[in-house]
Amino acid sequence: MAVGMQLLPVLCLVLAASSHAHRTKTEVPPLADPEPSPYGSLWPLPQEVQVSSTVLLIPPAEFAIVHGEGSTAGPKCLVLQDAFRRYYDYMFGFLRLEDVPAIKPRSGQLVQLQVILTSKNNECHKYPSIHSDESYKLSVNDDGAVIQACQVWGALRGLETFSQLVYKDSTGAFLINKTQINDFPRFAHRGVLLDTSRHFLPLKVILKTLDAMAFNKMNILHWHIVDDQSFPYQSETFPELSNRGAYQAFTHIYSFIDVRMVIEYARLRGIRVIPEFDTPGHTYSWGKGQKDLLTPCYKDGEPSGTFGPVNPIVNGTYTFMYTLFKEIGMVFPDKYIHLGGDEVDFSCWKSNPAIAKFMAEHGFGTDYCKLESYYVQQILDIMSKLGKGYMVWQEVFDNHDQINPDTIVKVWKGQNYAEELSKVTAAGFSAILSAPWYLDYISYGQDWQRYYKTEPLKFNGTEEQKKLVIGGEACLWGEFVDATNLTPRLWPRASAVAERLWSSVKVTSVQDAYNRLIVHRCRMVGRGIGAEPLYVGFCEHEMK
Ligand code: CP6
Repeated sequence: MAVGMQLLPVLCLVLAASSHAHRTKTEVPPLADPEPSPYGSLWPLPQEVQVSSTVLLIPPAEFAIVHGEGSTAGPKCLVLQDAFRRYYDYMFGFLRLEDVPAIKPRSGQLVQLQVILTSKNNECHKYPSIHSDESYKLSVNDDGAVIQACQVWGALRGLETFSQLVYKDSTGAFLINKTQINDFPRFAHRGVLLDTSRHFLPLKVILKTLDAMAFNKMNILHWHIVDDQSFPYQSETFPELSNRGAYQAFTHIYSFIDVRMVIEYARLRGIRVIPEFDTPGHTYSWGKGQKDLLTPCYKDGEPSGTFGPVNPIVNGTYTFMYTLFKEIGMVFPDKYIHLGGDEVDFSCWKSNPAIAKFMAEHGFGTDYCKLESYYVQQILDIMSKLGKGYMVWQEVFDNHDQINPDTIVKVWKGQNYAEELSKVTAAGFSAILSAPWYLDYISYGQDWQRYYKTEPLKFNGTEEQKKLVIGGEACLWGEFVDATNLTPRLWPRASAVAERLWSSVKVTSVQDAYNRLIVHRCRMVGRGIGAEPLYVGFCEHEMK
């Protein structure tokens, strides 16, 4: 376990003389050597920050995080109790107290952080939702530090910010500057997509990702849990799905308890878990455990023995989907389920004579988009019956004349995504942007800068349209990613997306971002996240 060392906002970097030797290969212009940001190592940058030059000393042995007077929360609030302990550890817990220099009490010490929740509806015992309030105010003064938030979710964000303000001097003493912060997210949906079908991801890796997401104030785990390659979700109603569809039935699965553990671990960090059960395409693994679910493909008038997307013309499909989604709706408490709907290959449907007959009977002609529409509409109706909201990939919007107005559309196609955002929002749908943030794509150099510079609202549209963009996601598809390389591929590159989605639209200096992100990345490493380096240099805690 790495030492949980706080870092000086002052950077110690050794820069090789030939630091820009590879410039010709990088896609992004080189930055100046890093220097301390006026904002220290805050990441993502809060909306309003005033850091004073007055420094306070924190004596760890005396320091406590407590429920402040008048707070609507107390020791029964598990989310806060757990967070108090966690953040104390991030700041001081990993060090031996005898290593901290003994300093006589003096003025200018900070010994307490009070957390005050102001709303009666503080959501301590709830799951976060799209309506959760993540705003908070933080003040650090001589007479104490206070985080004030309506709900626990804001308090969690405030605790992360407070922990980022603490640093050490050369003698090992903990310091914090007097500071005033007023903070809230720019976008409500700030997600990471993990894909557990192409490679199984052990629970530990998923939980680590949730830790790192909290360090970056990200609040949605989009769990692309099943796909063509494997079906690791263990269904109680249909156990054969994972018995036959998982890579290995007893080891490479997520049981009910596993899933609940992910959801609770996420809740304690103010993160929602939105599962994706992608249909009718991307379902090859489903066919192994559920007979007659997939469309039999034909060749020369005979069944070829291969299978295509979910078979949309048989009633059994819909009774199965109803029962499965009913279970999923109970296992995953979030209001939303992601229904996929991307990349449906029509060739198998086209080959099947029973489907041709069905198409003729329903007046679909040879327009297979209409058949896809027919399927999608029935699935959406099932979700409405189950009282769930839904998200879909952009094809469901592109290919269909009418979908329910409360559908949330995920824009993922890289080309013309601005135009797509225009269209989706002009039609009145909420949108989530993931197209520019496919982190499974790697290239030489500091590609985080490209993610950072992407402005989600840079598309043609009215103010009303822009309000419909509720956020974005960093996607880490799993074809080339498993437990060995997930963390360094995701972090700190996803941190660039995190700041773009949290901070003000005016926060655009790549140089200042670089100065802060270098330290933030070292902080993540210190907290046990194997985040890759941005460029040459070293982390302070490596010295110990
Ligand atoms: N899997 C699923 C994928 C992708 C999608 N859906 C994907 C497509 C193109 C790229 C990256 C990922 N691997 N189920 C599309 C949403 Cl470039």
